[in-house]
Amino acid sequence: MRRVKVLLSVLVVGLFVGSYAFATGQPEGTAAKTGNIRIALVVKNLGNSFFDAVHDGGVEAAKELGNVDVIYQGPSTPTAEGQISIIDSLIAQKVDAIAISANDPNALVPIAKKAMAAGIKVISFDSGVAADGRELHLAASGDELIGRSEVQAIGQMINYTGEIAILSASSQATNQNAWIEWMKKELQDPKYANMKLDAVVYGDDLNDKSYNEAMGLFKSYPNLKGIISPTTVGIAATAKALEDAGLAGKIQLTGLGLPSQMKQYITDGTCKEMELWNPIDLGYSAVMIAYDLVKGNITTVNPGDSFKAGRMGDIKVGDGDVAVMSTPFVFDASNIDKFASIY
Ligand code: RAM
Repeated sequence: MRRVKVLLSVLVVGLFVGSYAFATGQPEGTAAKTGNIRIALVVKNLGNSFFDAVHDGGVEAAKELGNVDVIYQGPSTPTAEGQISIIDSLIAQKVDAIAISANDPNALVPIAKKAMAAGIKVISFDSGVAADGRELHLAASGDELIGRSEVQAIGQMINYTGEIAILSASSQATNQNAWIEWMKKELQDPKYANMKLDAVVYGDDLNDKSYNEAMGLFKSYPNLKGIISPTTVGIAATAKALEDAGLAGKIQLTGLGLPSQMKQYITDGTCKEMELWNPIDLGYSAVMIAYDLVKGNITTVNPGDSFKAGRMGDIKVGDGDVAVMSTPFVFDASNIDKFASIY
């Protein structure tokens, strides 16, 4: 009986597909081209609330534009290999545009080139693909500003004296690595002469690994005074580790955090101050820019060009075809409640 049912449903689906192809008069495979514009957001990994908020922003843009579908994909762990196989299948599906937050700037170039050769518009956002593998990179904020301001914040918190460490995302992440380079440059200023960077460790944007790396830092560096974690996953895991180890307040913490995840730690003083930009705006802007490229509103991207990004206004392209969305916002006990309910 069950077999009959299965056979019947196969037949019904077959009839439906057949009539659909007939009704549109399109050969199979190109039918989707007459439908909505399909823009894929390929994120570092799924299960990261930062990217869920990016997705929300992308969907908001799609609704506003009216004829856009957003496809949200990412590997389960933040690896370039996982992203490569996702992009390969998006090429086979003939999507119109792919916006990537890269787990590795160079490893994704060949597959991104393959997508562009197939007529797909490719941009990176948040964490860049190297220039050869995308038409434009949308940075949330300037790398120098982020890197330097993180060191300035921890410097103030520890009175410019003592050992610090950095707990990052994955070791090949374009964005965190660029910020860390600027942190190291900022640390060369004589005002940090009494501070020492002990280590940079990688929690891979996974909760458990980040938590364990934080615990490892406490053990390896008993004189540690401060931690910078420039990743929303890392900073939340470090805050929890500090509290579990009874080190909250003894080791200062700053970095880039999601207000919704960090509210309790900002309120109880484990992390006095952190920064971030609006991830909803980032996803919204990425989809708006991808749409402009698909529509041919801008055909070749050059410094000085501007994209019309809906409620975000004009987003201007700068050197290296990098567009910067905004400046980071500082969160502390005075404003965390307001933002924690948004993202
Ligand atoms: C994590 C990711 C993301 C980064 C934020 C700050 O969610 O690593 O790429 O921009 O942190």
